[in-house]
Amino acid sequence: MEKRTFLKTSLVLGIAAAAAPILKACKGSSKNPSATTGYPVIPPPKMRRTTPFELPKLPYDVAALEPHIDKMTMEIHHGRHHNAYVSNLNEAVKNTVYAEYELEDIVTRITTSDEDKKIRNNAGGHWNHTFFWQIMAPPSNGGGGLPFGQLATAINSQFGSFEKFQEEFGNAAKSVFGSGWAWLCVGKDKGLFISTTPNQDNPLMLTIVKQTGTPILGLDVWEHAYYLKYQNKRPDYVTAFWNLINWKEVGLRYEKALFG
Ligand code: MN3
Repeated sequence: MEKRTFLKTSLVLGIAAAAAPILKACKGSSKNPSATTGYPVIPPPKMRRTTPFELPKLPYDVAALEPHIDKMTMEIHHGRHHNAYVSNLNEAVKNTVYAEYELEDIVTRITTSDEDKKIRNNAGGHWNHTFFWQIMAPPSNGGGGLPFGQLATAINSQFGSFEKFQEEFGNAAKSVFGSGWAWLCVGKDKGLFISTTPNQDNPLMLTIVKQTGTPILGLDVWEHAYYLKYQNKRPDYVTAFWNLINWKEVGLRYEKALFG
């Protein structure tokens, strides 16, 4: 094992070990609603946030995903849509229990209640888009091609082949009615699964989605993500996405999820 991988693995295992007693304590608590609903037990948030949420910079130039995703779509998608989720989220969490939560702590704990709705939509929007920018890369700088390493082995053994995985993921993305996302996730059994969520929900939302897991790949199929270039031809956008996937990043997220 490389030194870096070893350190990363040790760190992740260390965090898991530290969280174990908290999880155990929650399981025994009759006050925890999860004990009766069958939903996963959620440990208390550990992180406290002191600064407002901010729009992250794109990890590449706004035109770098051309011709698959055009510059204007990226400008509007990142600079206006994502930015709106961030500012709406900052507004929505004020004077709520989520006010000092880190983003992932909000996303995992958010509920289906009416009071949580604005936070659910905007925290989901902020998390999903931050993730989406990272799992893509310009074709000239690592985007596209094939998965490699442990992830490639897992995809082949679980879906039969990379082509079969592409077909299944593509069908999921095309099947989303209206706005939503398609995901490739690592489940509790450490196996891979493909799922979809409506609106800005995601597989981390423990009390909202049926099949929870750690997303390692995701595709935004809201019309704002593709309409300027592809109009109603969502399947063409889904096909173009394969030229942009940052398999190095997806593979790292896979390995982290395996050991987490
Ligand atoms: Mn979007």
